[in-house]
Amino acid sequence: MRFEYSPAPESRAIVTLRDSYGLFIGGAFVPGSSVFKTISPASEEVLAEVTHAGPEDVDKAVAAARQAYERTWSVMPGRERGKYLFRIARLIQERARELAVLETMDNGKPIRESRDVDVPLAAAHFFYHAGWADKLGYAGFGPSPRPLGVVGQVIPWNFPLLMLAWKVAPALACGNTVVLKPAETTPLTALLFAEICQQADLPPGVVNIVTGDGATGQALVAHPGIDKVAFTGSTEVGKEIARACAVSGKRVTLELGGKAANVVFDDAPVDQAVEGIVNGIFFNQGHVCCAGSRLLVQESVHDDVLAALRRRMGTLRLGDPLDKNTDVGAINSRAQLDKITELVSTGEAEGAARWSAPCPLPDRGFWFAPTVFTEVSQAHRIAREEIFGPVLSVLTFRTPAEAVEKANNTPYGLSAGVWTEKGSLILWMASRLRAGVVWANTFNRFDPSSPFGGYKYKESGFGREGGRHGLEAYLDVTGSADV
Ligand code: TAP
Repeated sequence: MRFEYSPAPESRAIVTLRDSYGLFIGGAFVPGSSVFKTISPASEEVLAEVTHAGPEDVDKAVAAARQAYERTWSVMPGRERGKYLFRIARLIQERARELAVLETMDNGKPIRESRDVDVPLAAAHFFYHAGWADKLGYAGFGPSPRPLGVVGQVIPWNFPLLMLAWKVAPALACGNTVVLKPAETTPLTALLFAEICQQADLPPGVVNIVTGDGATGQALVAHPGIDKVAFTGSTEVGKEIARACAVSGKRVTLELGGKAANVVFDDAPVDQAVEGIVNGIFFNQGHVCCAGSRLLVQESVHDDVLAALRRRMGTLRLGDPLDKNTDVGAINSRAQLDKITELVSTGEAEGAARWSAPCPLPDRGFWFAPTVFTEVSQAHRIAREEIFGPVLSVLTFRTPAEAVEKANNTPYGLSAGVWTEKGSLILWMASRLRAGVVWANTFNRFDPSSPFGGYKYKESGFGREGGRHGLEAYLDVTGSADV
C-alpha cells in the first residue's frame, strides 16, 4: 500500500551560498588559476562558482601543509591536537542542519540521508579520532608511532562530507597535515568544512582544500612534497595512482569500487531481507561503493522475494531531495546518468528482464527510477561491472557452496551481505566470502570504530579506514619496538 504525503521540503534558508569560492590554503580562502560552476543535480541550477586549482596552486597548498606540519602540528602534544578534533566534531554537530541541506543541494541525495547518516557519521569520525590523538602509543603500534608528514587526499562525490571525515580525522589525529581534493561535482561541503576549521581556530595550513577536476587530483598525488596518498574513487583511477606512486616511495591507501553480493537464504525472514535489499542498493541512489548490487537469492524463495521486493520498490518516493519524505534523490551528474543508462541498455540487449518502479521522473535534473533485473547470468555486464546507480541484478543459487562461488566471482572484494536465521551458516559464509566487510542480517552499517576496506588481492583497494586499523595508514611504525 502506498500512502500519499504532502510535500515537506526542508528550508534552504539555513545555507548562505557565496557567489564564488576560493581555494583554502594556509588557513585562508585564496584565488586560483581559473573557475568552474557547481550545479544542483536535482534542478540543474547553478549553485556557485568554485576555483579550479592548477599545479601552482597545489604547490602552494603542499607548501602550506609542510610548514604547518614542521612548525606546529607534528610537534604539538597529542592531547592538544585532540582538543582541535573535538572542537571540529562539535562544530559539525552545531552546524549539522546547514551541512545536511548543503550536501543535499550539491549532491542530490535525500535530506533524510544527509541529515541522519552522512553528517552524524562525519561528526562521529572526528569524535572517535579525537579520542585517539593522545593514545597512539597504546594503539598496538609500539610506544612511539610517528606521523608520516603531508598527506594528499582525493575523494569522490557520493559521500562528500563523510569521505572527507574518513580521510581528515585520522590523518590529523596522527599528527599529519593534509591537502584534500573534493570531487568536481560536490565541492561545497568541503568548503564549508574549511570555514569550520577557521571557526575552530585550527592552525593555518593543517587542513588545505584544493577544488578542481581529475587534473588537480593528478597534480596532487604526483607532487614530490606529498608523503602519503589516500584515495577513494574508481578502480580505474586507483590503478593509475598506484602506478604513479610506485616509483616514488610514497605511502598509498586505496578505497575503490565494488560489486557486492547480498545473499538471501530460504530461511531468511522475507520482509526484513527485502528492507535490507532496498537499503543495500537504493540507499544514496546506489552511489555506494559497497552497495549490494548483486542479489543472490536461493532458488526456492526467488519468486516470493521478488514479489515482495517489487511491492516495496513501488512504495519508494523519488523526487525533490530536500523533501523529507523522499527516499530516492537525483543522480549526481549527467555523466553518471549516461553511464547508468548505457549499462541498463546493455542488460536489456544481453537478455536480462528489466523492471523499473513506476514512479514519475521530474522534468529537470538527473533521475533514474529504481530498477531490478531478473534472468541475469554471471556473464552479463550488469552482473560484472559496477553500475553505481539504483540498479539491482538478481541471480539465483541452490546450495551455500554455489552462493559462495557466485558471490566471489567478481574482481572486486569490498563487501557482502548474508541473510539467514542460522548463525552457523553466517559464520560458514563469512569465512569464505572474499570481501573486506561481511554484514549479517543487515546491510550498509558503518561505525567509526569499525575498519572498512578491500579484500587482499582483489580490486577494491588496500588499507583500512576507521578503527584502530585505520590509524596505521597514517603512522610510521617502523621504529616502534612492539610492532
Ligand atoms: P573517480 O572518477 O575515480 O574520482 C574520484 C576522485 O578522483 C575525484 O575527486 C576525481 O576528480 C579524482 N580523479 C579523477 N582522475 C584522477 C587522476 N587521474 N588522478 C587523481 N585523481 C583523479 O571516481 P568517482 O566516479 O568520483 O567515484 C565513484 C567511484 O568511487 C566508484 O567506483 C566507487 O565504488 C568508488 N568509491 C569507493 C569507496 C570506498 S570506501 N571503497 C567509497 C566511495 C566511492 P573529479 O571529481 O574531478 O573527476
